[in-house]
Amino acid sequence: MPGIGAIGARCRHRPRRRPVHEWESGGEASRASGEGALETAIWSFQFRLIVLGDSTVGKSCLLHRFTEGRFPGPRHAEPTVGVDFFSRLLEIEPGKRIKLQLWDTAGQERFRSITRSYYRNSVGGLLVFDITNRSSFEHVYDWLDEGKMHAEPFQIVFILVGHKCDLETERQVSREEAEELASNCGMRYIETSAKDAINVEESFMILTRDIYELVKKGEISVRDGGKG
Ligand SMILES: Nc1nc2c(ncn2[C@@H]2O[C@H](COP(=O)(O)OP(=O)(O)OP(=O)(O)O)[C@@H](O)[C@H]2O)c(=O)[nH]1
Ligand SMILES: [Mg+2]
Repeated sequence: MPGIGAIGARCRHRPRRRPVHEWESGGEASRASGEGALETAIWSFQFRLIVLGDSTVGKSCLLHRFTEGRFPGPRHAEPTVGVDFFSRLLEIEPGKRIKLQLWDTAGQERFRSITRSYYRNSVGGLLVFDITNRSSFEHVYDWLDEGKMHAEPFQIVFILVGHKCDLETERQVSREEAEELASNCGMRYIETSAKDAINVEESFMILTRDIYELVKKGEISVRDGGKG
């Protein structure tokens, strides 16, 4: 990781549809130092994103696909213990790179006390359900409540992700009802497959661009030099 201050993203809670955010930042200007110079570094902002959802919906595979370009074989698909960390640079427009710090949380209830402590430091979240698993969709409201409660007094910008869209014949949640739920909760909706590499890049890109637009509009304020 380059020797550059990190950005933490925070959203101040306000009774309005769009959250107002407060941020720590590594500074607008790109900087390089030490080992970071090797990366000729390179990013304008650093966003912390959290990935949430029931166990087995495919959160870790989504992150492996996004950060390493591969789908882990069945032997490597182990439930996450607590929280895992990934990162990647994303170029959202020519010359504008965002460093993403990605927190992959365990969906299993027994790790909830650990995963809860990661909400407050996240500006964005991918709320993932499995389109072939109806109960994972029914738990979306619970995950949203969990996110809201533990991010207070800030808010997280969420995108709803219907995962495993390669399994169309096993679908238990229609695209229409997922879109309706997302719209009711002020989220975008996208369907992805880590297995077939469908919309994985796009899901992170859309969320990152939305957050970046909020930064540009001043709805997310940026703090300089935080370590995250
Ligand atoms: N068909 C299909 N299977 C997938 C896809 N993504 C993940 N899987 C499978 O879903 C299972 C669970 O994947 P994980 O990524 O470990 O699930 P998780 O949400 O991280 O689970 P926890 O860590 O317990 O919260 C594994 O058997 C994966 O191979 C996908 O896009 N398509
Ligand atoms: Mg996992």
